[in-house]
Amino acid sequence: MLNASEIRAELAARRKNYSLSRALYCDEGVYQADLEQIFYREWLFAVPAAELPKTGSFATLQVGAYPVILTRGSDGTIRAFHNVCRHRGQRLCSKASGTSPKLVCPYHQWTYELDGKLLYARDMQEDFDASAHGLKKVHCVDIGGMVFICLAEVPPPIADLAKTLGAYLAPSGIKTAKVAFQSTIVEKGNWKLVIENNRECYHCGGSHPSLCRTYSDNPRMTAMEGPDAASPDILAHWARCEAAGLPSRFINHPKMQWRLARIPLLNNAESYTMSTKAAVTGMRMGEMPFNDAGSLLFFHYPNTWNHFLADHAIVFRVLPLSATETQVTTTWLVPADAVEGKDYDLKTLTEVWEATNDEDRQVVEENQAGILSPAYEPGPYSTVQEEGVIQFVDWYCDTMSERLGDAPALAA
Ligand code: 3BY
Ligand code: FES
Ligand code: FE
Repeated sequence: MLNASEIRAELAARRKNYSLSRALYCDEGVYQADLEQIFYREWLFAVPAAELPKTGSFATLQVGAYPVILTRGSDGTIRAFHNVCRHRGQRLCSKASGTSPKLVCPYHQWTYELDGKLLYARDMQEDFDASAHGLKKVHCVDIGGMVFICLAEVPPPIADLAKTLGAYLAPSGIKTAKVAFQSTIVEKGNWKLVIENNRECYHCGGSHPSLCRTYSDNPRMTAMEGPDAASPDILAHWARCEAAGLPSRFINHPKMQWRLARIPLLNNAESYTMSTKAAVTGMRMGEMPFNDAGSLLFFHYPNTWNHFLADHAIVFRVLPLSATETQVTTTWLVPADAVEGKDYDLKTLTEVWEATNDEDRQVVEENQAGILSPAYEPGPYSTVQEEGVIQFVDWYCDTMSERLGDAPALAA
């Protein structure tokens, strides 16, 4: 298990444009450092607001050692709390999601309001101060229907993301959508392998027959730099979408922690379906002006990538479970008034990405299995195909090196 100075040495020794060292993908000390320096400090995508449709809706998630609960209060506000009872520390809620008018601890029934206030604690002494025992808050912000949380005491700035993502999402109907389906899978691979795999389509032709019906694996589609950054196809797509009121151009965070970009699908495909036609018929998301608007892509490190289409949206949440296990939750959103069996059927809506997720799970698990071999050594990324991966590992290594600081190693 590596200590901070050994992790710093691994980061410093890395070869630019090469995959990371075995330890950075497998070591327990690196895993703990990833949690402490990244997952406990950054804004994380938690849930789409649609997962908490009404007063009393709740959802829980686990970020490393921290159980978190999100609720929607009677004022409509979504809030996040540490999912830990202020009496003797019981995990307050063990269900993934549901509806409840109050949060009742299963141990001794201390009862909290949806806004975290302690309402009732049976047989506590006179001098007990209920107001000092409300649930501990977790920073929480709802940006256009995408709810982010941050466990840090002082979260990093989010105003720029809120402004830009808010504007890009406004016509996409995320705020007013409903959850049609959700899947949670565990991939036996380090969280960075899950993100790396998502950031390239070098593997798409070999792994994703159904996704490739509609999604182009041409790296120029999402190239952000160089003379080819925006191909004529992309420029034409942006012009058409922007004229119809859809913000579309690539926008990158200065340190590339996030990116927004609207790309066309292949041959004017409308959606990620086997037929290439919309999965939801007779209506569109929000203010989407036409079916073939392509996909608005949004990633935010360390834990989300998303596709916002004209007929539905698919949002992804990545949470590390151990050095070599990662939970991936996928949620399919459709317009709130779409009726299952009439306006869409679940198989048509979900089959392409259900297959794609399973294909990616296999890829990631085989990648982890190979990297666990002592014979593994970092290999070169393709600068043509894997620009996104290079950019992610650069972000990761820069962030970690900066945060692990340059204090001299302590004597053993
Ligand atoms: O898990 C439960 O049933 C309850 C409902 C609301 C939150 N949780 C403590
Ligand atoms: Fe929650 Fe006792 S630990 S009521
Ligand atoms: Fe893939």
